[in-house]
Amino acid sequence: MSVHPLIEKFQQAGQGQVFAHFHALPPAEQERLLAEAAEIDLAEIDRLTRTLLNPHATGGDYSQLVPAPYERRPENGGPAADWADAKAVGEAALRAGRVAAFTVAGGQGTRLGYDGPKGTFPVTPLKQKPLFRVFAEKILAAGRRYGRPVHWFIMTSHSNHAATEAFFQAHGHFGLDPARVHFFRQGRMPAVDYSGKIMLEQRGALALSPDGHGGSLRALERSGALDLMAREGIDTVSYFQVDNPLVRAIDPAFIGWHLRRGSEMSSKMVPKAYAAEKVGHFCQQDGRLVVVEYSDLPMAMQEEKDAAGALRYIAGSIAIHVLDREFIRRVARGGEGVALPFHRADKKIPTIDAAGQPVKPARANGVKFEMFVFDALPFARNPVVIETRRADDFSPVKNAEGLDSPQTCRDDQLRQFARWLRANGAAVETDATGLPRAAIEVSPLFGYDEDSFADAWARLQPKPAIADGLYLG
Ligand code: UD2
Repeated sequence: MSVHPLIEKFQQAGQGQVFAHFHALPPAEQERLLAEAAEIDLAEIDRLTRTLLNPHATGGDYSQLVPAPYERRPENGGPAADWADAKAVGEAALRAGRVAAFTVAGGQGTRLGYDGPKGTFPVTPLKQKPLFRVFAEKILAAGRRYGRPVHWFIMTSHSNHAATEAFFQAHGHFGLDPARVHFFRQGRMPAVDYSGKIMLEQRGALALSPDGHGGSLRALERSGALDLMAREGIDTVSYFQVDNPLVRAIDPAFIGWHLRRGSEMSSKMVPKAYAAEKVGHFCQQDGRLVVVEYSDLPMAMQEEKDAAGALRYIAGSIAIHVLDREFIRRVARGGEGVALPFHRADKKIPTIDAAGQPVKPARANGVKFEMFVFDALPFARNPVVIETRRADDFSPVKNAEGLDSPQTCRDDQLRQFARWLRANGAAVETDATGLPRAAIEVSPLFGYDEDSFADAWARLQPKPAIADGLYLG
C-alpha cells in the first residue's frame, strides 16, 4: 500500500509519530488529521525546535539596552501645544473615516477560569455589560461623535470563533451595523514535546493552539481585512486587547501623535507602578524600539533607579498600539529581514500516550510557539511611544481574584465615573482612593472619555442625584 505523500513528508522530517494511529482511525478522522497536518510548516517547526528548544541557548544580550524615550503627558511636563495639536490631527482623521478599531480576542483566558470567549465576560458595575459590549458602545459613540461610523475588526481563534460570532448575532451587534463588524480567525501552531516532536491531542488531532497576538498581523492580511480597509479608505488601525474595558478604544490624541510623526507603529506606556510589575518594557536596542517582557528583563535591571530615584526602565507596555495599514501588510508578508520571531511557552499540554490513551499532565510537558505583536516595533519607521494615564486607559481582567481581577476592574471603572462626574461639578462621595460610595455606571453611549462625558453632562437636564444604582445611559 502506498504511503500518503504528506505522511511521507512528516516521516522524512522525523515527525512520523503524528500518524502513529492513522490506520486505526475512521476515514473522517483521517481526513481531519491530514488537513491539520497540511497546515504545518515543517521547516519552520524544525527551525524553532533547533533554536528555541536548544538547552544551550542563552538569554537575550541586554548589554546595549537603554530605556526608550517617550512623550510625557502635559501634566508631567510634556509639550501641551503638541498634545493639543495631536488631538486635532486625530480628530480630523476620525472625521475623514481613516481609523478602524481592532481587538485581539483569540486568547484562551485560562487564568480567569471563565468558560467562553473572554469578550463575553461581564465587567461593568451595575449592568454587568460584557467586555465586547463595552467596546462596541465606545466604537459606536466615537462614530457618532465624529460623523463617520468606525469599522471594527475582531480576531478570534479556532476554538472561540463560532461562539464569538453567535454572541454578537444574539445581541444585535450591540447596535453596530453588522456590515462594519468583521471577524476573522488567527493562525495556529502545533505544540512540540521536549525532544521537538509534534504532539497529538487525540489520535486523530494535533495539539494545536493560537499563534499569539503577533499572529494578528498575518491574519489581518490573509483574511482580506487589509484589502477591505484599503477599499474603505482606512489607513490607521487602533489595536487593543479584549481584557481591558478601560481602554480608550478610539483615542484622537494617540492617533494624532502617530500621524504627525509619520509613524508606522505607535504605542502607549504607563509609568510602572513598581519594579516587578508584570508588563513589558519599552527599550532601545541599537537605536531600535523594542519591548522586553518582564520575564526576560533581568530583575536587577527592572530595579535600577535613575539619578532622581525613579525606575530607570519605567515605561511599561500596556498592549495598546496604533498601526499603519501598509506596515501591517509589510510585516505580514515578511521578507527583507522583516519577520516576527516566535517565543517559547512551556505548558501542560493534554496529549495521548503510546497506546493512544489520554494524558492530563501535572507538569509542563511541552512547548507552544507564539508571536507577539510588539515585536513588530523594531521594523517600524518613526515609532512613537506616548504616556497615558493608567486610570483612564488600563485595568485588565486577567485573574479570577486579586490583582487585575473583575473586582479591581470594577473599582477602576467606578473611580473613572466618579472622576468624570466630579470634574463636571457633581458632588460624589468617595473614599481616599477615589472609589465612590454609590455604585454608579456611565454607558459609553452617554460618555466614553472626559470630553464626550462633559458634553453629555452639560446637556443633561435636570442633573440626577448621585445615588446607588445611578445609570447614565
Ligand atoms: C500582555 C503583554 C504584557 C502587558 C499585558 C497588558 C505579552 C506577552 N505580554 O500580557 O506585556 O502588555 O498584556 O495587559 O503580550 N491573544 C490572542 N491570541 C493569542 C494570544 C493572545 O488574540 O494567541 C490576545 C488575548 O485574547 C488578549 C491579549 O492577546 O486580548 C493578551 O493576551 P495575554 O493574556 O496572553 O497577555 P498577557 O496578560 O500575558
